[in-house]
Amino acid sequence: MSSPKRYTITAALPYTNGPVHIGHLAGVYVPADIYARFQRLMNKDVAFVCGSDEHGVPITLKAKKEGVTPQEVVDKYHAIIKKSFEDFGISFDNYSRTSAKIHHETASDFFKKLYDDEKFIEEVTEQLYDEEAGQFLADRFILGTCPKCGFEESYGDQCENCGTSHNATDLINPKSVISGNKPVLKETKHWFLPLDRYENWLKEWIVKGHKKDWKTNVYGQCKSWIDDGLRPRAVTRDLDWGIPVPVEGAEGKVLYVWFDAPIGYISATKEWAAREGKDWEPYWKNEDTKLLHFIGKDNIVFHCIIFPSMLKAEGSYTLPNNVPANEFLNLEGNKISTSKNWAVWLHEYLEDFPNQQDVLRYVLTANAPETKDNDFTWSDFQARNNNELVAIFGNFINRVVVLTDKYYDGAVPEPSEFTETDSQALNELRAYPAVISSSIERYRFREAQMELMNVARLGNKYLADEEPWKTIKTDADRTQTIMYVALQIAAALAVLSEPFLPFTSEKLNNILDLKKGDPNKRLRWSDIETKEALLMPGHHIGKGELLFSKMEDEQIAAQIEKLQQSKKDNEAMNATVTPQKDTITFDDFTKLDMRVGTIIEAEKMPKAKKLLVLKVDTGIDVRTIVSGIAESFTAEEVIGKKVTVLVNLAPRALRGVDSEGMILMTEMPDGKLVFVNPDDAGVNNGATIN
Ligand code: B3M
Ligand code: ZN
Repeated sequence: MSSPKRYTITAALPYTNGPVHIGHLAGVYVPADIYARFQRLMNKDVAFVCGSDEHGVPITLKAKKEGVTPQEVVDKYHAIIKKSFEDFGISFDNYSRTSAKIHHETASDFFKKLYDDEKFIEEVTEQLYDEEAGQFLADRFILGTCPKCGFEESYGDQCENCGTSHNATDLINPKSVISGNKPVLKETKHWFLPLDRYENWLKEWIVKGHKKDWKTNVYGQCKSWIDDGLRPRAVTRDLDWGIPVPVEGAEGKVLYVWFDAPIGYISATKEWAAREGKDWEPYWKNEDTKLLHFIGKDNIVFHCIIFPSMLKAEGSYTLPNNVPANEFLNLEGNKISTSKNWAVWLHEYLEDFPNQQDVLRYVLTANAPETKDNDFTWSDFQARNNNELVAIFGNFINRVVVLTDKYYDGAVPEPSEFTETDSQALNELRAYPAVISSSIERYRFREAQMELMNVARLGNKYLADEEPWKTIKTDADRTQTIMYVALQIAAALAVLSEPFLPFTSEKLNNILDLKKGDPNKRLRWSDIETKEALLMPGHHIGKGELLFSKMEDEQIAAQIEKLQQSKKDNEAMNATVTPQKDTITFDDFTKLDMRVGTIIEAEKMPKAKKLLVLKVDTGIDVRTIVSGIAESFTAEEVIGKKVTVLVNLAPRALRGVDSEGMILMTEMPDGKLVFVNPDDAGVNNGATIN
């Protein structure tokens, strides 16, 4: 597409089964927002839409767990999520929700159209059914082994490990999430989208049409699914939460959440257009519209294979021009997990770091998982804030503002003759908009933001080299020129930072008093390239304020502590108690001969990871016991330990060494073994335990 007329930018609709965390922000919403803000700065016609995904099994499961209705769940989290996005400056033109009337209508009509045009296969097939729960099992109601990669906890519709999408009946060893039971097969009627009929077309569109500008991870996944062959996919479900299937003979059935959710992008656009008095259709149906889906990598199949096939089947829509999916963000070395509370929740972040949205946006972009999974650590967060935002960006602006105030009472000075260095700095500055644009247009937001920081670096270096605080004593003209140049760089930063750091950009616009009067007179991206001066001599800048402040060690330690605590809570919660074994008689018990003993020698069993060979003084004798504790203790550590020994266990040979007894151990939640030891040092070896 040469130059698109309008941009329809969508960001994945978050499930309303919990709040949003930094992984969501880094993978989807910040990059989408940078892109949308940038295109608006380019004067483009943008519809940036999103909304809550309120159907599907994740919601039903959460409601069951909390003992409330699904509606209560979605109302609660829709409000929290919507607020988080607003708080972080994600500049959606519309944040809708799939429970909205307009969405129910749009999704129903879409289904109806495909139904009337005979684009579905209607078929009675055997589906997984939980007899105890009296319910069909699909999607996240079922876990089993992925037929493609062998991952044992794959969902019914998609494997989170390899990303493959499949039918629930493909799972090996399926298990009901509701009862834990093995499901049975039961007949039920559903409507299937015959993806196989779109295979050739998809091949043309994606593989042959080789989407060169698509990211390699996205293109590669699509190609491999198409190469593996596509099969019909059910787009309806036997569930009571969702959009009712709008045809006869479908009572008690709803649309599959992945059928209705992407249509949510269309509904959100319609809702927005109605509010703005615009026509929604060009945003979805005109060839000169650029349609982009920002998503996480687990959603690729739905946005590149299934949704495009739906749009194609419908017939009147355009197709996505790009699907810039990101990989995942980990947290302190571990996968972010809602259920394990291993996450930084956006609403909690703002409680701990009020008004520090841009710092998080900055760090998440600097570490964006664009080509591979990446790690967020609190120490990196601190370092990037202190060494980059404070020391480079903030420091430059602060120096410019303080010196302008001090030397010229806040007025931009008149420059005199430019030196070679001045011209070079100004020329370099003029080149940045194109450099940053080019990175953004290619969805390389880390690179783009790095270039933004290079503008601040340019300013810092210029000041450090030219030293206006020295020239002021000797050369008034020279100082005016230096400060004039530095002020131009500061003004450029106010504009260029807007997509990345919108709150900072706003502040900087105020500090430099760039926003007074007519908003149309605000500086634009292209002004940096074309205008002689961004700040004219005589222009009065506003009040200075600090853009960034140092993060102290204690603040960071508190966050790490918070994570440690959630790890502990989680372990405690998961410490499962093994059910009691069958009852034994007192006589059975007295058969066990347990004694207090002391380990007097210990050495590692060669070539065995887990085994230590111990000499134990049991009070009766000194005997050899082979014990599987080497992953929890070193040999040196256990020498001298008082332990409990089962002494009349029949001897057995382990790796050729006769073991004559067993040392009693217990296990910590993390798997580390602990001795069951007679703590009282006064007990003699050989004392019986009963
Ligand atoms: N709600 C899935 C997710 O959060 C989903 C995205 C829908 S986009 C149409 O992973
Ligand atoms: Zn898999």
